[in-house]
Amino acid sequence: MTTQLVELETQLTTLQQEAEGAIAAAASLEDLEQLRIKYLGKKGSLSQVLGGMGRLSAEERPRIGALANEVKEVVQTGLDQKKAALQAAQIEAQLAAETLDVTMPGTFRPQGRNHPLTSTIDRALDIFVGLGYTVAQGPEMETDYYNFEALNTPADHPARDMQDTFYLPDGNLLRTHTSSVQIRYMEANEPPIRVAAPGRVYRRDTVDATHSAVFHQIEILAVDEGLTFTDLRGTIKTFLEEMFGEIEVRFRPSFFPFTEPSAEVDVRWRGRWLEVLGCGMVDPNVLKAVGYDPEIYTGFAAGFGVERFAMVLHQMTDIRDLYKSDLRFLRQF
Ligand code: 2NL
Repeated sequence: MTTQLVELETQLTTLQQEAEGAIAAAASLEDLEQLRIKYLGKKGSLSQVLGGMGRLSAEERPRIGALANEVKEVVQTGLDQKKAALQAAQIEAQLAAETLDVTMPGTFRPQGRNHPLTSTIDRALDIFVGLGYTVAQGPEMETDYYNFEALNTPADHPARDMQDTFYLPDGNLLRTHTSSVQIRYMEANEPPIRVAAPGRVYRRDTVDATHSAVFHQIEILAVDEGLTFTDLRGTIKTFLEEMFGEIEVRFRPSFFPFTEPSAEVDVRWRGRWLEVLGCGMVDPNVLKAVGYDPEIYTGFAAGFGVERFAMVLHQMTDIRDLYKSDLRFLRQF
């Protein structure tokens, strides 16, 4: 046995021991890759040791070759095992870092709800939609024409006094009812029509427990061939019974410039007659104003204040409570 052979054997054994130690100490996949290059790479330690094989005899060479393969295999297996261990540890660490504590208390968000005016509007519109009505909206600032003229209320009409409102410098005004929405709807659509118009309206009014200069209204309008006061009465009765439950309803003669005949409607509520809405058969002049032929079509209409309905339904005593946004009040509904 030559010294050359012994030397190479020692080198290979040392290489293996050193590599095993380094692999065991490797802390990351990057470290491990560096070790692979260092020991098994093209210019790595193993290649260098094998470079010395040229000086061996033909009988010695296979011995070193076999040993070198063994060393290579041991180091490669060591690298593979360590790689798998490091990868597993990395996943473990990631899982631990990303753990969700489902028992942690959440952020408290108070449950909101609709304002009683909104829920009253929603309830009323649901009923009319159920009766085949379409909901329509329009501008709060109106021209004199859409708010008054088209509704058979010319400038010198005494009914204007009851519907005094806020005027803008250009002659426009804040609408006193949502009838203006229905005029616009009729201009844009041909009969038969069924329309419900909810919205904010304005009046020159002294504010007290039952009056507000800004309030909400819902109006309904039906125009068709052959509609009569009976259709109006049935529609109103159905609506009020859905709103209040089984209830006594009373129609009294009244006057509106845009309906003829006109009526005011009361319900018997907790032993008293309460006025809840106004209605009537659409005045032929209103039909003419939107280009409908009153010889062919008739119509009925009704209007009511949302605040009044909400106050009756929830036994409220002061309309101003509806505008204060005081949660101690609003939470009750
Ligand atoms: C009330 C009750 C009412 C109408 C509104 C109306 C609308 C058109 C044509 C005819 Cl487009 N009428 N709306 C009818 C009767 C009563 O409201 O107390 N108003 C002051």
